[in-house]
Amino acid sequence: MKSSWKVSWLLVCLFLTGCQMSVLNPAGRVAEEQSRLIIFSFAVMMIILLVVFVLFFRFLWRYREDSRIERPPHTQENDNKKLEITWTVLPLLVLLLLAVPMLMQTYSLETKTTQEEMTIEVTGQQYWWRFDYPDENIRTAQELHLPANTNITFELNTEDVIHSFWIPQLGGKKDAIPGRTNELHLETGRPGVYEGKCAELCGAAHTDMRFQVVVHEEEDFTDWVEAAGQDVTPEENETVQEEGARVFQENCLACHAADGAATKNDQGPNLALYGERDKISGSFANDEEQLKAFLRHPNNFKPSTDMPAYNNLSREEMDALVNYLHGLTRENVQGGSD
Ligand code: HEC
Ligand SMILES: [Cu+2]
Repeated sequence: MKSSWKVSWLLVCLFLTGCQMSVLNPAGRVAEEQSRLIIFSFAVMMIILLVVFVLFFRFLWRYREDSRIERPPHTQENDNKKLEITWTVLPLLVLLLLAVPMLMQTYSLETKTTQEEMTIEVTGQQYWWRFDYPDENIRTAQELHLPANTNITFELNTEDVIHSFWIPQLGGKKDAIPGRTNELHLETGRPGVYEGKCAELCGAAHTDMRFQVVVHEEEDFTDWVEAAGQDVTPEENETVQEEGARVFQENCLACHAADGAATKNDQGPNLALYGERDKISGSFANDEEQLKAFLRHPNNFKPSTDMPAYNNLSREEMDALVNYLHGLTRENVQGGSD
């Protein structure tokens, strides 16, 4: 018995440390309102729990075996209208108390605010996210860049199964469903880097269907848009290593583009400004060693991914390729195109 208690406590602790609780650390208006809602419903729950426990222990004491309290005879007819009305009406009120603000919140996720400022088309696929910026005419993947303090409409689509688009610190969460476009309205707040994830089991690598959300100051965002949209078609760019560019062009261009202006090579994630990304595929540290390991055996990172394994490239080719990808930075790209 004792050891099973220890195990349960350990599990509880593990679960608590496992959650990052990022919904309670909001970084935008919608998320703030939602975290207030979570705290509010939690408080209501705790008050009810307190009342229940106080009554529980009171009865336990009052009707203990050796108490001298008078016990009325037990009959079927004993009814108490007042009590019955109380325990019908009270829960109803509690439910209303919870339902009204929640419904209001749910509807506000559906409704466009009057000052809609930006639209982003989101496309989920096993196991990555594509982001199209129709007004800026660029595309990126796995790393979503947004300006701070802006109302954003996400148009959610999927190429295959159902995915669910969720940025806990920005609030909301909505499914991307085959054959239709769902809209999600969020508002960014302070700049920072936040985690996004797919919240609907969608296949073997679902857990790692994550993405990074980079919220920029206004002018930094414009700067990023400009750089991401630069054409870095390998042969035209001299600042990024030539050999790596050649390997990329020969092997990867069918599925990937190295600049955000390209819209054709869309079978794999867009790799614009790849040297600036913190994470490979939104999940693994983007350092030289891991990137090589990923390219050689993507399946070890993302089971059942469509990205082919490149363990046939020579060591020199692999070095050059990784160098090229990590050389795709704002400095190189903008400097190289002048
Ligand atoms: C058949 C299409 C295809 C080819 C060819 C291909 N890839 Fe991929 N690649 C993918 C897909 C699909 C993913 C997405 C994997 C995932 O996250 O589920 C991917 C993911 C990646 C990623 C991680 C992207 C991110 O967001 O961090 C990198 C880097 C990458 N590929 C590099 C390459 C390189 C370099 C080559 C050539 C040597 C190459 N790929 C060839 C389809 C392809
Ligand atoms: Cu998914």
